[in-house]
Amino acid sequence: MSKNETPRDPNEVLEEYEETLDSVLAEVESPDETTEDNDLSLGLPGLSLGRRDFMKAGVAAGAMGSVAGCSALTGGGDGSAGSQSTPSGSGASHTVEPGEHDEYYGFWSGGHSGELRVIGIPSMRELTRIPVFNTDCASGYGFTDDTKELLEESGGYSWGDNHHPNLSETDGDYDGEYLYVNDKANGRIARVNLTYFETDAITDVPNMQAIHGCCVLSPDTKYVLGNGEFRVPLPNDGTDAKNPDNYTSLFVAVDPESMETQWQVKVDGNLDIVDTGKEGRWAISSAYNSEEATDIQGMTKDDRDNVKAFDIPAIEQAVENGNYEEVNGIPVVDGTQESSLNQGDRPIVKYIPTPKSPHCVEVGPNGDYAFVAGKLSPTVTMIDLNALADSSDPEDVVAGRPRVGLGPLHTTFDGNGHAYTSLFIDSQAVKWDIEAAVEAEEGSEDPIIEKQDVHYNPGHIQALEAMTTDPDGEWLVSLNKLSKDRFLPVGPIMPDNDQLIHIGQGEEEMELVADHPAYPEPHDCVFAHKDKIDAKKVYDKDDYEETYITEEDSGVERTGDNSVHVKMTTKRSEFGLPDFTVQEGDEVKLSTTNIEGVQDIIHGVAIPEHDINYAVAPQDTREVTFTADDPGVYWIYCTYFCSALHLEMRSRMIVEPAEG
Ligand code: K7E
Ligand code: CUA
Repeated sequence: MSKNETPRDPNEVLEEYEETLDSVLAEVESPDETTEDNDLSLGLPGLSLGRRDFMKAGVAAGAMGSVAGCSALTGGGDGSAGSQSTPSGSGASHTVEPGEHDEYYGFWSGGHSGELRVIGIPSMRELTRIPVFNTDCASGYGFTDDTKELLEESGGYSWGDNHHPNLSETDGDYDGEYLYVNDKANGRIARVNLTYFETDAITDVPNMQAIHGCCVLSPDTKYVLGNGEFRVPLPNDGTDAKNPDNYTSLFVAVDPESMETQWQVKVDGNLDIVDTGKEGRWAISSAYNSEEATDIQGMTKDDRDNVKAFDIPAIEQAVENGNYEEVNGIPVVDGTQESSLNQGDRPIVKYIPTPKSPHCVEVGPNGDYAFVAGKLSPTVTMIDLNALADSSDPEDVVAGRPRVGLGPLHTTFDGNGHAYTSLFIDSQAVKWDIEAAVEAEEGSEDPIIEKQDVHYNPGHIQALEAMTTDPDGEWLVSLNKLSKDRFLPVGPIMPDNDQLIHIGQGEEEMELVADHPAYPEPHDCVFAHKDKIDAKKVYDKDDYEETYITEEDSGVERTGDNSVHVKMTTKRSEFGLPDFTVQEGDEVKLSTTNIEGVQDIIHGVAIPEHDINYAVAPQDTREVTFTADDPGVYWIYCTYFCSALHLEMRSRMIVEPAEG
C-alpha cells in the first residue's frame, strides 16, 4: 500500500462497483430480455456464463485486486504484481528531470471541449493546447480575422466534439506534417499543421451530421476517412424526415491537402470507428444498429452487427465510372447490401457479421488483422485482412475471437505480438497474445496473458506509436472515463483519469505508474517520437510577405469614410504606435506584427471594452477587425509577460465622437 491509500472494506468496494455497474447495465439490460437463455454466449464456444454472473465474477476479482494489492490475473500471471497500489514493481520511472525533454509527443483529443492537448510522454506533463473547434482566449484563436473566418466558414459553430486524432503518414510512419481530427457533433474534419501546432483547415463535410470514426489511409495518407455515425435522410432537407427507413449513414474520403470532400459511400446500419490496412486497400469500420432502429431497445436487438470493409480502389473505380448519385455536389456511391456494386466479384463494401454492437476497430502493426472489440460481447473479433479479397463467405475472414473480458472497447499494440484491450465494464487493460488467439478456439481465454486494473471504466487505450507499422512499446495510456476518489474533489464535474502504464517490450508485467487528471473529455490520443516532429519556434517572415509590418509601416491609414487600417509592430516593450485616433463608428482593421526575432517572446494585444485579445508570436502577423462604437480613450496593453517593462508596454486608442 502506498501511504496515501488506506485499506478499504471489501464489501464497501463491492457495493460501489455494483452501483457503477448498475448504471452501465441500465443501458444494456433490455436486450437480454429478448434472448431466451439470458446469456452472452452468442453461439460462441466457451461463452456460457450469464451476463450478470459473469459481471459479478469480474467485479469480485477487480475488487479483491484493489483490496489485496494484486490485480486480477486470468491465466499467465503470478498474482504478485500489476497492482495500482504498489507502483514500484519493476522500478519503471516516468520522471523527466527538470530541464530534460520528454521522449514522445502525445496528442490528446479534447472531446466536446473542442481542443487538442499536447502532453509529453512519459512525464504526462501538459505542454500546450491547440484550439480546433473552440475559441481560445489565450491565443486569440477564433478572435483574429483569419481564425474567425476559419470557424465561420466551417459552419460558424462555437464548439465541436473531437475524438480521434490521426497523424499523417508516409510509408506507414508518421511524417510529422499534419494531424487530422474529427468533429462528431457537426460532421467536420480539421487539420492541424504540426510545423506551428495550429489548426489550418476545417472542412464541413456535406451530407453528414456526425463524423465519429476518423483515420488516414495508410501508408501514405491518400485520404482522410470519416464515418458518419448518425443516420439521416440524404439530403437532410426536411423531406422524408419521419421515415427512418430512408435514413442513411455515410463513409467519406477527404483530400488531405485541399481538404475537399472527394466522395462518399452510403451503407446500411450506423458506422462507428474506422482504421485502415497498411496497403491502402481496406478501410474497416465498426458499426452498430444494423437493425436501423431509432431507440436503444431496437438498436441492440440483434445478436450481430455488420463490420464493413471498404475496398478503396473499387470505390474509386465506381466513382470514375460515374456509378454514383450526386448530392450537394458530392459523388455518393451506393454501398448498401442490395446495391448492384456489391453483387459482383468485387463488391465495394463487404459486410462481416460480428457479435453485438462492436465498438472499435484497430488494425495491428503488420496489417494482417483488424481487431474489432465487442463492447456488448466479451470478445475481440480478429478479421484477416489478407483473406478479405478472395473470401466469399464473410465468416471465413474471422481469424480469431478470444474472450478477453467484459465491455471490450479498444485495442492497442506493442509491436511484439501482444494486443492490449480496454475493458470498460471490468475496468481493466487486458494483455493477450495475438498468434495464440489465432490458434485458440473462438471464445477461448487462453490467449490472455495478464490483466491490469484501471480506475475506472477505460475507453481508448494507446501504446507508443501503436498505429504505425513499427510500434515502440514501453508505455501505454489508458484513458479512463471516471476518476472517482483518485484526486482531490473539485465539485461534481470530475476530471477523467488518464493512467500511464509501463509495458516495456511486452516481456514484463504491466505496471501502473501514474494518474493524470484530464479536463473533459479526452477520447483518444496518439503518440509520435519527438524526432518525427519538427516544430518551428519562430514564424517565417516569408509567409507574411503581404501583411508583414515593419516599424516604418506603423501608422493609421483611412481606407473609407467609415474605415481605417491601423498597422502596428510589437516588440519589447512597445507597440509601434504610442497612440492612434479613429472616429466613432469606424470599422477598424488592426494589424500587428511581432518583429522579435528570438523564440519565446510573445506579445499580446488587448483592447479593453472591445472584446479583443490575441497573441502574436515572433515574426507572426495577426489582424482583427472591429467597430469603434464608443468615444473615449482605451489603453491597449500587452497580455503576455514579455519583459521587465511589460506593464509599461501600452498604446492608446482614441475614439473621437462623430460630428453633429
Ligand atoms: Cu470514445 Cu473512439 Cu469516440 Cu471509443 S470513442 S471510447
Ligand atoms: Cu509585450 Cu508584455
